[in-house]
Amino acid sequence: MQPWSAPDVPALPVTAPEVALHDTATGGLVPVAPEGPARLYVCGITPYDATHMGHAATYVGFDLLNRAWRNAGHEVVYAQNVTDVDDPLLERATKVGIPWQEIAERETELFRQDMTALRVLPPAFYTGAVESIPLVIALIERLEAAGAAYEVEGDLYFSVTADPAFGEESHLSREEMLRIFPQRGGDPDRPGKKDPLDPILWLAERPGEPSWESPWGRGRPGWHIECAAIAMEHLGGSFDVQGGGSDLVFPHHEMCAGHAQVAVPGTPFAKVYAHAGMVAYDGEKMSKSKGNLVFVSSLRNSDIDPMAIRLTLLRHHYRSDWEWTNAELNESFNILDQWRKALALGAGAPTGLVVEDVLDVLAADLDSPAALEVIQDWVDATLGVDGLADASEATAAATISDLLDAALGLKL
Ligand code: 5CA
Ligand code: ZN
Repeated sequence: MQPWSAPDVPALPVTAPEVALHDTATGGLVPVAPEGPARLYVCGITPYDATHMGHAATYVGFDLLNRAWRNAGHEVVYAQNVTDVDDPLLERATKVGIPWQEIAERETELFRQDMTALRVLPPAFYTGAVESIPLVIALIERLEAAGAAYEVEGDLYFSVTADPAFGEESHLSREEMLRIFPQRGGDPDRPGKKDPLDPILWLAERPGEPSWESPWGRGRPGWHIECAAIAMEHLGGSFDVQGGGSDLVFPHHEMCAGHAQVAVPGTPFAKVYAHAGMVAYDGEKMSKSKGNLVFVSSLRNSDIDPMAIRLTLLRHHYRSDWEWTNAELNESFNILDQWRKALALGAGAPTGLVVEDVLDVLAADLDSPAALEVIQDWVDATLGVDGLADASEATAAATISDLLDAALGLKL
C-alpha cells in the first residue's frame, strides 16, 4: 500500500541523546540504541471507521520515538500494517451494505490524510493484510513444520505451549489471560482446542465472506499472524520496538511474539514492547465498538488547526491513560496563539539549553509534557511574562521553531 507523504523535518544543531523506552515485557526503562538502523513496527488501523483521538494519540506517541531516533542520528526503518480484512470490517460492510474493500480503501485514505495533517512521519512499509497473504501462508507453514499448528473443523490454530516464552511479554496470570482473550477476538470455549488460549492462524471460508486459496483450503488469515508476518518480512528478527496501544498487550502482541519465536527459535520477536495509554471520552475508552468517538477528520472538517489537535495529544505522556475534552482543545488554541506570537518576534529570550533540554526529556521515554514545559518557559521569557525579556537573541525564534518541528512535529 501507499503510505502517506512525509513532512519536511528540519535538521537540528545538536545531536539528541540515545533513547530509553519503557518496555512492557521487563517493566523497566530500556536503552534502544541500535547499531544500524532503528527498526520499528507499530500496529496499524482496522479501517472500518475514521481515525479517532485514541488512534491519533498512539501514532503521535510513536512518531515521537521515530523523531527522537532520527535526532539521535539513526536511520529509522518503520513498518505498519492495515488490518484490511477482519471481523469488524466485514460486520460493518454487511451492516451498511457497502463492499468491505470499499470501506477499507475509503477509511485507509482518510487515515492517510489525518496522519498527514498531524505531521506524523510515514512508515517506509505500509502493508495490508490482504496483500500479505502469501507471507502469512509461508509463516503458518513454518509453524506447521515446527508442530505448533493444528486443525479444528477446518480452522487452523496455534499452540501457545509451543512458545517457551509465552506470557513473558504481558506477564498476565492465566486467569487474566482467560478473562481478556474473548474480549479481544479469542474463542476460549471452542471445543476441540488444545488450550483455550490458542489463537486462530487460518480461518476456513465462511459463507458470504472473502477467502483466498491456501494449503489448508480457502480461507483468510487470523489477526496475530498478520502482524507477525509483516513485521518479520520488513524488519527481520529481533527488531527494536514493537508498538501499539496498551489494548494490544494481550493477546495480540503476546501472540505475535509467540508466532515469531516458534518460527525462528532463539530469536525474540522484538527487543522492546512499547505501549501507549488509552484515550477515553465520556468516561470510557474511546472505541469504535462503543461509539464514543471524536474523529480527527471531523475536527479537521470544522477547520480546527491540526497543530492544536497534535498539541493536545502531546500534553499527555504517551503511556498515560487520559480523557479527551473539548476544554483542553480550547486551551491548546490559546497556547498556540501565545507561542506563535513569541515566534513572530524573531528575536527572543536566549535559547541557552532549550534545545538540549527538550531533546533530553524526549529521549527519556518520550516525555512530551516535560518538553512542552521547557518551550513554555522560553515563550514566557520571550514575551516578558516573567519579566525576563531583557536579554534577546536574534535567531531565537528560528531555533525554537525548528526544534518544535523536528522534535515534536509541531509546525507553527
Ligand atoms: N488493526 C489492529 C492492530 S493490528 C487494531 O488494533 N486496529 S485499531 O484500529 O483498533 O487500533 C489502531 C491502533 O490504535 C492500535 O495500536 C490500538 O492499540 C490503538 N488504539 C485503539 N483505541 C485506542 C484508544 N482509545 N486510545 C489509544 N490508542 C488506541
Ligand atoms: Zn497488529
